[in-house]
Amino acid sequence: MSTPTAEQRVTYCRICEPMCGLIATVDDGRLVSLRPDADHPLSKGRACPKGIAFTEVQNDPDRVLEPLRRRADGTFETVTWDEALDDIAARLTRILDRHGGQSVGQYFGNPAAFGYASSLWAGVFMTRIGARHLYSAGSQDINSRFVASRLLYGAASQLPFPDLPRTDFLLMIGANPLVSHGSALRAPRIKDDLAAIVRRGGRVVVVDPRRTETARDYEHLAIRPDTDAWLLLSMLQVVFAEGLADATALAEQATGAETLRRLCRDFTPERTAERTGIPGDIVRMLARDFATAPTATAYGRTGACLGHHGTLVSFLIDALTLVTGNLDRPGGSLMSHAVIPVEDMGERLGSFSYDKTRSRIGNHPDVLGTFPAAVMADEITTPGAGRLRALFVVAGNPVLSVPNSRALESALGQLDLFVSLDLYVNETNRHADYVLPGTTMLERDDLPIMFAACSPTLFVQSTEAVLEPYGQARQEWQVYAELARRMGVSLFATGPLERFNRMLALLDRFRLTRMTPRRMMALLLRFGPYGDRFGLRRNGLNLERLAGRPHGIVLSEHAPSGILGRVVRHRGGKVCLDPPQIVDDVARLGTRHPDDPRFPLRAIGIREMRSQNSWMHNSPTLMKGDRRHRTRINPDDARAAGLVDGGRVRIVAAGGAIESEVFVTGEMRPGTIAIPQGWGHRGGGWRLANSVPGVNVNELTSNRSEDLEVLAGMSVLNGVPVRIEAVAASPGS
Ligand SMILES: Nc1nc2c(c(=O)[nH]1)N[C@H]1C(S)=C(S)[C@@H](COP(=O)(O)OP(=O)(O)OC[C@H]3O[C@@H](n4cnc5c(=O)[nH]c(N)nc54)[C@H](O)[C@@H]3O)O[C@H]1N2
Ligand SMILES: Nc1nc2c(c(=O)[nH]1)N[C@H]1C(S)=C(S)[C@@H](COP(=O)(O)OP(=O)(O)OC[C@H]3O[C@@H](n4cnc5c(=O)[nH]c(N)nc54)[C@H](O)[C@@H]3O)O[C@H]1N2
Ligand code: SF4
Ligand SMILES: [Mo]
Repeated sequence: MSTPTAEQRVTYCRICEPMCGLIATVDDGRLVSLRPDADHPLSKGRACPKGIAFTEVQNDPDRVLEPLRRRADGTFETVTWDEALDDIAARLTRILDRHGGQSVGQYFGNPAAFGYASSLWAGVFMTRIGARHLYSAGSQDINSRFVASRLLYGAASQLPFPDLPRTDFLLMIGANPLVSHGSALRAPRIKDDLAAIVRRGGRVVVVDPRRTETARDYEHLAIRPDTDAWLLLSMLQVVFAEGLADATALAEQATGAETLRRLCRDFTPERTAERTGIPGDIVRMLARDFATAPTATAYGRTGACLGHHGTLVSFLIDALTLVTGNLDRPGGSLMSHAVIPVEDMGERLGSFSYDKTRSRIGNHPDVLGTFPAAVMADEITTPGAGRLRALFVVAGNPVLSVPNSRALESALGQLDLFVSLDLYVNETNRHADYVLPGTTMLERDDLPIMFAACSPTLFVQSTEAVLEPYGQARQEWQVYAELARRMGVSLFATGPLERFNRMLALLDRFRLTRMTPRRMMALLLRFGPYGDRFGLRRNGLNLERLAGRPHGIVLSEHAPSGILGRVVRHRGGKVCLDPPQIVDDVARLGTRHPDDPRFPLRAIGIREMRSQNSWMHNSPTLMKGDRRHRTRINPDDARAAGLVDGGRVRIVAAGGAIESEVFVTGEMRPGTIAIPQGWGHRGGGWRLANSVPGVNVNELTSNRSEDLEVLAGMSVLNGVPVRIEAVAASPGS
């Protein structure tokens, strides 16, 4: 209950990508509650249950609020920051002296992407010490999309997104935004946006093996998992063969169209029907309707990214949009456009690289300087030069989130140094030497980066910290700055960022300057496309102006179109439709799907409204109502296996087996089962999460190099070959 002393503070949520506006009620330095911000121009008084329940994360008695050091018996003791940082710095220095940067690494979890400061400083620190083992949640999420963009546009950070408010036809492949709230797409009221498309006479077609919450409300094509490449090639085949391609768009925007036409020539809808499970005439009609709609846009997310051909599928989604004349056009797909040009800086500095180096294990190309997290386990256990010996995990829980998590969990014990920055002792960092308490989103200032550039309405908002850090929690960037200082490493003395530092000093001659993440962002904002250019542009943006408009500023109702020539980094500013990597991957189609009669079904993932990957299962509100881990199975498949609703099923894959509760539902396409990810808790800290029954789906998935998607090294987490067996009820139960 709020008291007369309570204050209302405007902020925004950073649990997932819509970044909905929130109002925090704060009393005496403690968070009392969170509610939706009615004055937020985009979310307009809407927030989801997770955003509201974040109060319980913020105030969670199980949160880590002091640095923890693991004792020999595996339990933790609290230590001071100085003790922790001195010891970590000394041990890291020794490892660097003896084995070099090639033995040091970092895993960057999903929440780390929601905070400019930690990602910038952790990245700079790792670069300065020459750390080679960089991993992230991206290889389980979106790296295939980045690689597709790199091949198409020469810019991995360029993620075209659907112009929801103006489109006549949205083709959605492997996304469930009514639950996920949209990804690589910022649309806090996406439910309204989709409804509006149909209301104004347009169409929304959802391609998904499951009749999802989104599919239920719109047109649904129940595709076989991991076959989207065939579907898209067929759509393109029809478009080319029936003369529906936009010749002007192809001439003005692209190179390589002839090769693409040749590539899809043999993939007629009739020939791919068996593979995809979608009849040829339906695909033919879909292709025609998409190509002849006044405007149309194809969009895909994790369901498109996490199969054997995730890069190819992402590539074909944009190719279809371009070939039909819908790329970079109102109502089609818009090119991402940042207000604070962090990605642009990354592209210029070369940090959005692809295939610049290769992983020691598996010879996988780097994506944005990172390697597939799937190989982490083998990188730790395989002797030789370049062995991974010191690992930092920031805001991540790879023991639940990366494939073959058992292998990773047992490998962690072989590290010489393992440091985690987190809010909890989770399944991963219970094995760490140190767990350092990070700040929550409410305990730090922020400016939206990364996916904020994928917003149909051009919008910017900044927030101050609404709370002082609880306990001893510290901002991650300060931890890296402190380690650097102790190790005598200068973060900005040399290298490309030195230029920034010099510029800062120049602009701020009268004060002794120290580069901080905030100052760097302030600079980028001011020099960015909407910045004040230090007074040269009247009404331009700077941090003070943003602070004066706490609910955010709509810069333009619609994101720009017609900018392709400026954002494509290939020579001539044209999109490349025939990269050799894609030609090769089309040739590989079919060879990576050995139909193994022992594993006749396909497992896919499922996201739930009241979960956020693995880390919100300790909130009593979100866990209300007997929530538990269940596997969705079609009635025919259940009957064939002798399974009943509420019974137990054993799911067997080539690399492992798990047991789960059966949920029989006609929403599953026959032959496909859906298993939620992020369960199976046995962390050191979160007591409620540990108490709920559940299993870790990543005990079924493979981390073998030969099983990863080829072009981006993506984990294959959808379309996993499995079989299901009834588990006999134990006597007496
Ligand atoms: N089989 C299968 N596996 C999957 C997926 C799938 O669909 N199927 N999905 C994948 C996807 S899309 C993703 S993004 C990954 C996620 O993979 P990860 O990022 O490895 O895991 P999370 O569950 O998001 O865990 C995030 C951790 O960050 C901590 N945390 C939260 N906020 C903060 C903060 O502000 N600061 C700090 N320091 N820590 C914080 C949480 O306590 C938690 O421990 O999982 C992937 N794994
Ligand atoms: N409530 C909630 N929201 C979240 C998260 C969460 O855990 N909970 N996680 C956040 C994160 S980290 C991310 S990355 C985003 C993801 O955002 P989305 O990608 O929109 O999330 P999903 O619900 O996993 O949607 C993927 C869909 O792809 C389908 N699918 C699976 N395999 C295939 C296939 O082979 N082909 C096709 N066409 N479809 C397939 C699945 O059935 C599923 O409906 O969501 C974010 N939002
Ligand atoms: S959808 Fe929910 S969790 Fe995501 S930003 Fe909005 S309130 Fe936060
Ligand atoms: Mo994700």
